[in-house]
Amino acid sequence: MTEFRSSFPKDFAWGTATAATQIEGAAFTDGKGLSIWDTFSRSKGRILGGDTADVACDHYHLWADDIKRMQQLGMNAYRFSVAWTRVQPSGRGRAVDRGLEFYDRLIDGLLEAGIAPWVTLYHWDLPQGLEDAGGWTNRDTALRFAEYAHIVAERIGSRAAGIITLNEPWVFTLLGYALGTHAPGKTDLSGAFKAVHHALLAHGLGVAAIREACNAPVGIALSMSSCEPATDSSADERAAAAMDELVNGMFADPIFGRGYPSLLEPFMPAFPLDFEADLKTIAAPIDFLGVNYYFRHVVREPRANAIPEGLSAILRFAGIPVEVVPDAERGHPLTGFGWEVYPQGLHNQIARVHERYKPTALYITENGATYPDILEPDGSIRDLERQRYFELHLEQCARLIDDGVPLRGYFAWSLLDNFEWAEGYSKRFGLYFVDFETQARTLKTSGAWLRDFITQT
Ligand code: IFM
Repeated sequence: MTEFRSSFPKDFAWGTATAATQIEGAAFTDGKGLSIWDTFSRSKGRILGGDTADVACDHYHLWADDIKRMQQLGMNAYRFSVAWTRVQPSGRGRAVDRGLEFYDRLIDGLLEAGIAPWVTLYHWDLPQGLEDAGGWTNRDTALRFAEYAHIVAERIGSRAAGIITLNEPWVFTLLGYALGTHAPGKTDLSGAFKAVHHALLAHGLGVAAIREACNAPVGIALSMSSCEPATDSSADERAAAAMDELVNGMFADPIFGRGYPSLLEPFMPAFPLDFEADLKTIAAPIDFLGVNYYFRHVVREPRANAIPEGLSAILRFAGIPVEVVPDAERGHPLTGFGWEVYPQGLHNQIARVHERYKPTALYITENGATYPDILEPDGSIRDLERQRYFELHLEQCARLIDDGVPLRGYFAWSLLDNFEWAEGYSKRFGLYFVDFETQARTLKTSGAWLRDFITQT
């Protein structure tokens, strides 16, 4: 077995990560309200194949068996999210007890199984009621989030190993409000940067609300990518620095008390007039930083015929010309999403975060890959590429620990194949294969490998 296993300490958190919308199903059960993803998935042409999250993995009913699966994997931790709309159907007002009871059952079941619950409060499923009032572009959403955070923390905080305020804020603000590919599907750049500020404010107010309600460690999960210049030309280096500010610095800098990076200056007119007064709230001390790592960005000064799209279109608006070098041109294997497999990027990014922000503790709160899995006639799924993906990324985690970086846990994305947002069910990330007709789950080869790796002594 792999030699680097011995680098991981005995108390290392080994888990899988999931999100409510992606696995729970039961979209209209026990008083749950409509979320922006319920609405978005009903809007024609938004989700591949017209899929919805109505049933997903039916984890709302199958949670007890899913906990057994985590035990079979040898996991001692589990990261899941609470659906805001189960707790406050419209995003405000009194909490619905039946919704909270689901999370009581889940948490108690995890604790009985010896699995530490890591709770994410917001994994993209904004109540539609709040979106109708402007969603993240409205400052009030940050205040409502703090109220919701208090309700949940008071109820479950004493049983949680950690509470994560928000998951991947750059993804839900920029894809949701600037690029329109995620719910709520808006394409308004200045609204998107308002959303950025309000998401950060929600985080800061949320930290205070959680601390008032319980003693659980508090943090946030940021999606981070190392940003590298294609060459050492100064134009390419400028492009890489700008991309880094957009995907990493825009959230991490203010959270760690450094204010907004200079890239954001052109967007500041979109911020509230007194936004600087919020920076202190946003920089509330946290106990850990979660990093979701999937890929790096390699960028360069745009070629003459380059069409700005996605993140580079946003940067172009800020007056910074950047072109992303297509993943397929970088000479490394690609996942089923076309994402470059670049484990060294995990090391680079975490080492950088450690050096720049010095968080007390770090967790890889997501890491994983999609591939077109095939269920063989003998019932096996031999996903050797995914197995290799985990092995290579864990090797980088081991290197970080050897170097003294306070990396305390690793959560594989994901326990189950699930609803992959705009891609519907077409992209499978699970350690377990899910037959969405029958809800049968089958352990993949990569899952068995991870189990053997974790339980190796
Ligand atoms: O499925 C998503 C998850 O919800 C957030 N991080 C990335 C994953 C894979 O795309």
